[in-house]
Amino acid sequence: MATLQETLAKQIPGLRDEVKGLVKANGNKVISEVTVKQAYGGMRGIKGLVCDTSFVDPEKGLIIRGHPLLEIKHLLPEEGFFLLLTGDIPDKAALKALHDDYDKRAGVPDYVWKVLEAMPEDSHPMCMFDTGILVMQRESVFAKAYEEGIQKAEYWQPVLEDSLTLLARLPELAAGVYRIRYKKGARIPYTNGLDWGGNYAKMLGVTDDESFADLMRLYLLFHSDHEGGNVSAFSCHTVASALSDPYYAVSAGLNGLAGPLHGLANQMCLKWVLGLIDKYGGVPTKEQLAQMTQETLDSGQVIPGYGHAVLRKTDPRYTGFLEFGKQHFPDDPIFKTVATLFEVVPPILGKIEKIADPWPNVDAGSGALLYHYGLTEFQYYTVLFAVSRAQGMLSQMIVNRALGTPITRPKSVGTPWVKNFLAEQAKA
Ligand code: CMX
Repeated sequence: MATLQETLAKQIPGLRDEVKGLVKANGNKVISEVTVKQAYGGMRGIKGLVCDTSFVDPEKGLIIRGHPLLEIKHLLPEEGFFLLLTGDIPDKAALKALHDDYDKRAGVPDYVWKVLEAMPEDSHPMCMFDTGILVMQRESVFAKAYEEGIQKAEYWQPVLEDSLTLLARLPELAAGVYRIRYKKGARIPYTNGLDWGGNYAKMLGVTDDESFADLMRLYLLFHSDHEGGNVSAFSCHTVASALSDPYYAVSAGLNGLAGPLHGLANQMCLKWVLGLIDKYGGVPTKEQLAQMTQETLDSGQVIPGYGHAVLRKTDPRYTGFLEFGKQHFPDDPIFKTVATLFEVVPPILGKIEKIADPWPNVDAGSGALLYHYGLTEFQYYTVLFAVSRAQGMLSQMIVNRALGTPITRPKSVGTPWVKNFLAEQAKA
């Protein structure tokens, strides 16, 4: 089978023709309408973006290029990246070529470590990780090619180059952030010939348990993409649409991921669960968990790890993590608490009319698994999410540059405009 680069080069002309033809023949057909509630409400549900890498079905959850996530959970995350980008699962030769390519590109430059080591000791790991990415922006081959006058039809090539370099380096950067921020001793070097998730697990240096590497592989696959409208993907998409290079754009997306309503929810969730165990001196009973859920709601806070803007059923990513925990450490007290919350929280949230989705999302369970292996610094959890999500953001970016997607610029209106519009409608 062809390499990633060859596969893309073969696919892109056909993809361009297909989209061009679609728009030419159907450009004025309506696929979505916008209500006043949606305009004021985070544009929820408006179909105004195209994303070919993945799709989120409200009932079934994440579908990557037609494959429901739990049906491909055996894939390595880098196989998932190949799939996101091309629609094909790589064979052995194509996967080996990708691994060899990563090996050649790996190696976070020394100047990055100097910057990170100079940051204040209480810096958030997400801020350190983002900073590391931004500091490497000077290496962007896309930015250089643009300056030198590259043709639009070729943009995707240096964007792919930057993407592969970033992906090759992100596990090392993320592991380095962990070891610097939490004073874990010397950084552990990247190992040539080891897969992406296995390498990351090794460089973190948390445990030698091989099942931790398996968890990392699962984690890095599960968080990789969630269609185009979530905060991180959409932010990255918007920034990249201005032809900012992949370093700037991924960093922008990850700044959105660092919000508590998005990727930071996994940190918030574990903090909440640990607080519950601490309060009750062990695994709380169902009654105690119900009481604390109610108290958290009454204090005006959200229950982290529950609810979703698109999903209306249990997130299959949560189901996958639950299965992993049940298989490897069903009696771990934190895991047990997380599993019991699944029985307790949805009926309570389900009774609150305004909550559209009472079910657990990806962030409800992942922290308990990481904690079990000794990765107890939960402020760090969103960095793991970030390493994974970079694959989705970059895949979407490469496709968009291949298609020549223009700069993002929806129209905004003011409240007087809305009032006037409604008054005119009432008259008509
Ligand atoms: N706990 C308490 N209240 C919740 C809630 C939860 N888990 N989920 C939704 N609600 C509330 C909202 O805060 C909102 O209240 P207000 O109208 O008073 O502001 C109301 O219910 C309606 O919200 P919604 O339409 O159901 O959900 P949204 O699409 O607006 O928001 C999300 C989705 C994820 C931000 C929200 O469910 C939430 O805050 N969940 C907790 C945080 C979380 O787990 N985030 C991670 C999501 C996955 C990810 O991106 O990583």
